[in-house]
This record gives sequence, C-alpha cells and structure tokens, in this order.
Amino acid sequence: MTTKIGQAIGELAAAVERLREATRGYPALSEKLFGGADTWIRLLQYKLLPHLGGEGCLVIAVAGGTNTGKSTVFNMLLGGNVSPVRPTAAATCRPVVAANARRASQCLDGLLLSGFRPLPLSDPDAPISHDTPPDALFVSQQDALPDRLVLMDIPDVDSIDRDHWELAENIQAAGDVLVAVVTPEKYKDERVVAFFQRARAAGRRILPLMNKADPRQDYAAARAQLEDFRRSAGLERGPAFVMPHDFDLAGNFQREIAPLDGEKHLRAYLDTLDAASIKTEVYRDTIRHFSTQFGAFLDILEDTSRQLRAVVADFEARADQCAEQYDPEPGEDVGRLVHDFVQSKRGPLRRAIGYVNDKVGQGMFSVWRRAGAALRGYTENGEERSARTADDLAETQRRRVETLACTLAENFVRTVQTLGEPAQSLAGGEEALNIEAVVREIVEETTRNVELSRTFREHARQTMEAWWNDHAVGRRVLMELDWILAASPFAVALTMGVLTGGFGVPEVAAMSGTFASTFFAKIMEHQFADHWIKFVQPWRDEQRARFRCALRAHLADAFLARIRAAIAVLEGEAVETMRRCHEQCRKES
Ligand SMILES: Nc1nc2c(ncn2[C@@H]2O[C@H](COP(=O)(O)OP(=O)(O)OP(=O)(O)O)[C@@H](O)[C@H]2O)c(=O)[nH]1
Ligand SMILES: [Mg+2]
Repeated sequence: MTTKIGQAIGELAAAVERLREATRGYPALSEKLFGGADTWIRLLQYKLLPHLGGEGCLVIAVAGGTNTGKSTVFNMLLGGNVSPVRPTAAATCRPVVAANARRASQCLDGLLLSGFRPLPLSDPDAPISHDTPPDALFVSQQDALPDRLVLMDIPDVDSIDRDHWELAENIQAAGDVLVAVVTPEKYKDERVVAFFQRARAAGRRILPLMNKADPRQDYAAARAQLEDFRRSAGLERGPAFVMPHDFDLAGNFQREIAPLDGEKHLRAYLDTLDAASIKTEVYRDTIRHFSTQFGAFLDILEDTSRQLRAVVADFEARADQCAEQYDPEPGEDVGRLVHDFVQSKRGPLRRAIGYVNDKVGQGMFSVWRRAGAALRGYTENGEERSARTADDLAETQRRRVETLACTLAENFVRTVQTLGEPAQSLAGGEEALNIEAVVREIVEETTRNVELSRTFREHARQTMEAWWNDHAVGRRVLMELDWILAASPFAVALTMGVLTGGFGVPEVAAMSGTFASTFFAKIMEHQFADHWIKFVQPWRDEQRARFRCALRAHLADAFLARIRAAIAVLEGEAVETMRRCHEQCRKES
C-alpha cells in the first residue's frame, strides 16, 4: 500500500500547494476553502508526508495539560535532565525531540518530523525561551534510545497561550503514540480531554499516565480517575501508568514510571511496542481520517465553483434581458437599402413618370415641407421639434443604450451586495469600477456605424422582392416617391427659392442625400405595414446582439472577471489531481 499511496499523497500535497498559491490573490476564496482545513492539512503535512522517511520509527510524544509533569516524565524516560522542568505554568514553549544519532540527523534534515524548524538543542534552556523561532523543534541526541523510538516533550495543550494549542495539535498529528500525562486535578479538563479525543479519532495510540497520584489502596483513586478519563476521551482499555504524588523529584530522573497493572514500566513497555505494525495502523487510520476530511474539502470546492458559476450565469442572463429591451429604430442605412432597391427598379419607374398624379405629388410635397422643417429643428407653427433628423435618431439611440446600460450597471452593483462569499468579494473587485467609462464604451460599440450584414441585405432583398411583386399600389407609391426624391429636389428648391427668397433651399436640397434614406425608412414603415416588423426583425436582432455582446464584454465581464478566474482555479489541473489522488486514498483506506 505504502509506495503507491505514498506517491498519491505526495502528488496531492503538491497540488494543494499549487491551489493555495493560486488562491492567494483572492482572500475571501482562500478563507472559504482553507478556513476549516487545519486538521487535514496538519495530517498531511505532519504525518502523511513524513511517513516514508520515518519508516519503522515510532514517534512518542509526552502530552497533557499545563504543569502536569510532562517534561518530568520525558526526562525520566531518558534517565537524565534534557528538557527544562519548571514550577511555572506553560514553561515548555518549544517541542524537544530526543533520538539516537541516526534518527536525530533525520530529524535535523526534516525527514522524520516535517513542518517544524529543526535545531540542535545546544542551549538547555532553549525549549522554555520565547526568543527562539516559534516553529523551532529542538533535537537532542540520545544514544541510549533505540533506532525504533524517538521521544518528544511538547508544550501543554491547554494553557492560555494559544500558540501552544496549535503546536500541540501539530505534534499530535506527527506522533504515533501519545503518553497522556494527567493529574487528579486536571484529568477532567475539557480542553485536555478533547485533545486526546481528537488524537484517538485520528488513529493515535494513547497511553494514560496519572501523575501526582495517590498510592493508597493500590491507587484506587487513580484507577477510577483514569477510567473516567478513558471514557470521556473515547479510549479503549489498555495499559496505564502512575507516578505517586510523594515522589521526590528534585532533579532525580533515574526512576522508572510504574504500570498500574502489568509488569513493564513505561520505558520498557515502549520498547515492546511493535513499531512496524503501529506505524501501519496509525498510517492507515490517518489516511482514513484524512480521506474523509479531504472529501469534505473537495465538496466545498465543488460547491464554491457551482455557486460562482451560478453568479456568472445570473449576471449574463441579466445582461441578455437588458439587451432584449433595446428596441433600435432603423435609420439611414436600412432606409438606403430600400431606396437602393427602389432605384434598382427604375426601368419601369422611368416609364411611369408620366403617370405621377398631382395628389401624390402634393402629398409628398407636404411631407417634404415638414421634413425640411425638421431639419431646421422646429415645425411650421413653431412647436418643439417633432420630426427627427438622422442625427436626432442617432442621438436618441445613444441615449437609449446609455440608459439601459446604466440601469444594468446599477442592477449589478445592487446584486453584488446580496451575494454570499466569496462571490461578493470577487465580484466587488479590489478597485472601484469606473462604470461611466464602461457605459461609454458600450454606447460607442453599440451605436457606431457598421455595415449592414450580408445576411440582412439578402433577407431585405428577398422580402422586398416578394412585397414588390405582391403590392402593385404600394409599389407605385414608392416609385413615385423615388422619382420625387431623385428628380425633383432641385425643382422644389427652385420653387421654394423663388417663393421664400432662398429660405429653406439647403434643407430641401439635403433631402436628396442622407435624409432621403431616413425618409424612406419611415415611408416603408407605413407601406410595408405588417411586413415591416418582419422586415427589420433580423436587423433588430443583429443590433441587440451587438448590444448584448457589448454588455457582456464590458459590463458583465468587469464584474465577473475575478469570478471567472476563480472558477478556472477551482476547476483547474490542481483540483483534478487532488480528486484523482483522493480517490486512490479512499480506495486504499
Ligand atoms: N510533587 C510533585 N511534583 C511534580 C511531579 N511532577 C512534576 N512536578 C513538578 O511540577 C512542576 C512542573 O513540572 P514540569 O515537568 O515542568 O511540568 P510540565 O507539564 O512540563 O509543565 P509545562 O511545560 O509548563 O506545561 C515542576 O516543579 C515539577 O517539579 C510529581 O509527581 N510530584
Ligand atoms: Mg514542560
């Protein structure tokens, strides 16, 4: 199991590192993913990764509440004063590891206990000095120890110094066997019990030791207390040890630690432990524990990416809905298409010129007059402008686009406030969004003149051709209109020039140019009636599509860029690798 799974664990750890690195720029995302990941990261870093290096070697940690005598026990197991013993609480603040030459050098190379900063224990008081690096691990070479054991003295698991808890948890993850040093006053403490409960759940062997025990009636009180401790920490029956209260310590660490039942004192008992099988058992349990927790982590990853995808879909749908509300009015370019079409029919038109009746001519002339006035910006009786020039039309279009884009932007800003984390932070972005500039870009892109598409031209030609063949009357009106627009502006201008002393001539002359096309679009709207809607529909669709693309590309993307990047991370190669390796761990555990 070990080689294959060891490889998977190695790959998985590297992928986790890549994911951590990739999410570093997104604090809310990183918090969501790794906020509750301490336990499995610890198991991975302190236990699973170093496992291969420590093959066959048991890591035995002396753990417990503050001032219970851990350092004393550690020294007694070594038969000498290695870790400083102090009457003050929370004295030991850095872990100390004792190992023979080979294991000590493995420790110093970070092979046996990774995640710490291994340093040789040259100053005996270093483990109780806060001036040392917080992640320091002091290594003391103890040649009396066999190759298959390393011993650790660790900071308490319950003092007010929270750093100690953290460290204790890391060591708990790193150890295979924990000697649980309790006292009659402390064996019930919640933090202490919970610590060993977690350790047991993560597959660690636990050997309870009652210090300062009352030896009367064959340790009756200690037995009851240890039983109680076992029950609350979820420990199975097994060997337990005692140290009497009246023990004169005074630096004498040459004494043995007695078993409560059985023959072997603690040090001898440790020697009998089957390192290989305990290692395998602890490793398997750790993998199982890790696998469950990592599975939950992968679920969080998936949920987060699903949540972010939903936000993207929602924002895009809002942009699309906004684009649907855009109802562009065809202007000069569409009109020109109709105009050109009619002009292409001029063969018969020329022949029909003689039939232009006065009524149509007069009607058109009055339309002209109004249109001419529109060019000047007011009507004959001085009202505010009612008819519109091509420029007016373009301006109206711009304003419509602008209003819609602004409304959508406001909608986005409001929606961001309602999003959960990490979506909110990601969509909110780091720097404030320059909405004005974004809207300007959208307006520019949507309303700038672009050639009518080939598809629309073809559609228009076919629709007009069909209409032309089916509508004799309408056709005539158009032909006549074309004739007027094509041939008579100058005649009308001339007449007007005479009647008005030159006033209005330029306007009328202008009608043969750009305005004629806009005008044609309007006329067609009436002539085509039902057909008109169908006729311009593809054009409208194209305009909307242009608007939609601009909304998505400039506005939605401004809100979604970081979300998209986060999704790419969450669905990227690192996560793929994690899933594959996790599956392997799951199968093997
Ligand atoms: N009388 C008596 N004193 C003890 C016993 N065990 C430890 N002590 C004393 O209790 C004090 C704390 O002992 P340590 O071994 O430093 O305890 P610790 O659990 O390592 O303490 P921290 O590292 O501060 O958490 C010292 O003064 C010891 O001499 C014991 O069995 N009987
Ligand atoms: Mg200590």
